[in-house]
Amino acid sequence: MATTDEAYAATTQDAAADGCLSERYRAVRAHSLARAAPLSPEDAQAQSMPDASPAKWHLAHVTWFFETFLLAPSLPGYEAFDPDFGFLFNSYYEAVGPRHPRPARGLITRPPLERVLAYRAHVDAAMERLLAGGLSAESAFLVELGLAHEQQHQELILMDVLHLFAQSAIEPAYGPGFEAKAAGALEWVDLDGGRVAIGAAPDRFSFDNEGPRHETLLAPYRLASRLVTNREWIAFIEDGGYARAEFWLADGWALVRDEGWEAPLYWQRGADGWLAFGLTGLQPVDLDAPATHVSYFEADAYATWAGKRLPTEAEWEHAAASRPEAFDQLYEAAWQWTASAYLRYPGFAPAKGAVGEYNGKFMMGQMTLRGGASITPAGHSRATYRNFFYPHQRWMFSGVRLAEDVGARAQPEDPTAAFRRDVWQGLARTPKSIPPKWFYDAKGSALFETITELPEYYPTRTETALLTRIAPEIAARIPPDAVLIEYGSGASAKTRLILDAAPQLAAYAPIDISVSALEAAAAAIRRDYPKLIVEPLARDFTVGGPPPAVAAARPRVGFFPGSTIGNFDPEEGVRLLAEARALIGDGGLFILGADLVKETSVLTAAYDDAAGVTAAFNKNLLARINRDLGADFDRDAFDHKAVWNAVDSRIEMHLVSRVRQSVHVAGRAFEFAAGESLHTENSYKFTVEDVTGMARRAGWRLLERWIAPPPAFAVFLFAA
Ligand code: SAH
Ligand code: AVI
Repeated sequence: MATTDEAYAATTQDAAADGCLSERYRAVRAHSLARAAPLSPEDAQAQSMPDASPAKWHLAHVTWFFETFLLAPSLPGYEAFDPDFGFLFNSYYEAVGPRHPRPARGLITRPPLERVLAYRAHVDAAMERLLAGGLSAESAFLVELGLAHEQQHQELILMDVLHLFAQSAIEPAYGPGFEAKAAGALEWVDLDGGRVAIGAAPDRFSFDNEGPRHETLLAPYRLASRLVTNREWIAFIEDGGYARAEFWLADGWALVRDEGWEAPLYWQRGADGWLAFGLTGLQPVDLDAPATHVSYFEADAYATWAGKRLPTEAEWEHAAASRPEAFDQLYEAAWQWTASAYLRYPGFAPAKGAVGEYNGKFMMGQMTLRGGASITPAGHSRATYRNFFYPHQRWMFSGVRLAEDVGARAQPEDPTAAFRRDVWQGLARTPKSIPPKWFYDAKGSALFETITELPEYYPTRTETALLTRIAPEIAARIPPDAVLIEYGSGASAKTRLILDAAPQLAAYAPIDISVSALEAAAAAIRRDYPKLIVEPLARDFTVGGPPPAVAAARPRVGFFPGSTIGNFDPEEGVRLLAEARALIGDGGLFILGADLVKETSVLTAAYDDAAGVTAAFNKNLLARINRDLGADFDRDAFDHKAVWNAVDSRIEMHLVSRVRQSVHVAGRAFEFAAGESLHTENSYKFTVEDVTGMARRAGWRLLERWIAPPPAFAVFLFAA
């Protein structure tokens, strides 16, 4: 608040205006008991670490606050419930007197929980009397402060219980209702910045640390519309996020090594991926939920890894106050670390009296978090609210919203930079791997076309025969004036089967990462289908992007043949299908070709042909890295290997180093042991149920499916 007096006046007005301070008092007090209700007296007694307190202590301390700051000074004739409680339940108020040491709060076995509850009832009865009489402005402010204080402890009760339960081998669950929900797609919200005002104005209750309101200068910036998800956090982990010093602040790196951090607090590796301990017990990590329980150091390292940064608290507040509708998860998911140290605002004055110790004396060495969390009581936080923790702490519900400078991302990422990043990251991790999308330079695309003609490579031949047979059935479903949007169109050969059967198609938008293949195919289609509007999109379809311009106001049909879906992990595949679902929109159709599981010998031959074309295709990746990134791979020092991985139902392609060697890529050296493999591609082989299950998860409904005779291959038609 700007001045304490102004805030007192404003508070009385609020209370008078809504006339329900005593009702709110009752509601807030009852909510603390509701949060403690699932706990046994033993749960409420234990203290799992010095930073955490027993639930019993929280229930008593918030009560002591009302007794000490309101009842003792302002309710005539008030009798303290128990003279020892001042010592036991004072938290940190030096002006009030000495107190029981914080790390030993779990040893306060007397009074028992029962007596703490009686203490609450005693204080509540006295507070009713105080609230019934006319309150001075100062007392009204202190009631507001006491309620806001109690809400902070309601959040602490759950943080501390979670930490306590996480120590137990039997993984007790507190209960449901506090899970952070997933948000929509990530968008970057542009803010102009300039001279902006931040901080709480004195016209309503706020903590003293939120004011005074003052001006500050912001350069133009962007803020993410949602928080970093667990899925994204796993990508950071898998890229060696916790093992690579280059992302970390020095103090953070020291801590990662000392403490052996490999993931957020409460995460553990399970047989099928990451598990996280939460208020509902040990659960598989919800990939689309926000990542939580990360320290400032982890938040900062993640941002560095992602090529972004954390927002300052002024950036966060200005965005939340001026554009609240543009953001998800501002207050109800996780507290968001900012890059700002928790310091006094210019002109800051602590509240008068002992409560002046509330916030001000902690303004050193901590970082500010903004927003609110899934366990924050509703209505407690606001745009000006400043939460604060030490940079190493992570038992609170803390997450990450990224920011970036305007100008940093004016263009989509330059393909060479993306290639370099993927190759560097891929060679730095164990086992080494590079995404297969980088196969497709001009030479790679041409080699793929040669593969499609090999006697061993059955998928193209089989799918083409099937499509030839069923194209009329598919075409019958395609509405007039529709646009065909193809994913990974390559030479656009199969496209012709659809175009020939469905002359009502008005436009064709092929999407491919291979510029040479795309341009040649688009030119050939334009030549052979002169009435068709052709809009090629040279981009990585995993990165998303706006719909093709020709798709505006046209019915949309997606086409994803070749079993290219099999070059992605099932999770990535679902994500891709979900993004396609969003792009195709309601009422659209999707044609998907997928290769089916079959005899191993057929599969391995298809990926290790006698003529060695697939080996050349695989090794061409090394030639491309040498050319585009200035590397020194010796192609003859690697062997092509194709193996069937039955557990994951996929053909894997590898390049296996024949010898121990060092390779240099764009100025960085990477070591290969003799026999060490670089994993270059997965080609998943599916059952019909695999594919329909993935599509269903992505929001598609099966209309029809067709299966070619062995070597089996399936084509699916889905509706949005
Ligand atoms: N659809 C054709 C080509 C399949 S080859 C067929 O069925 O025969 C796979 C194609 O997908 C290649 O042209 C490749 O360049 C493209 N591709 C692979 N990954 C891609 C990505 N992430 N974004 C865009 N195109 C991609
Ligand atoms: C494009 N994709 C579906 C092919 C496949 O079968 O996985 C790429 C390929 N890799 C080796 N041969 C063909």
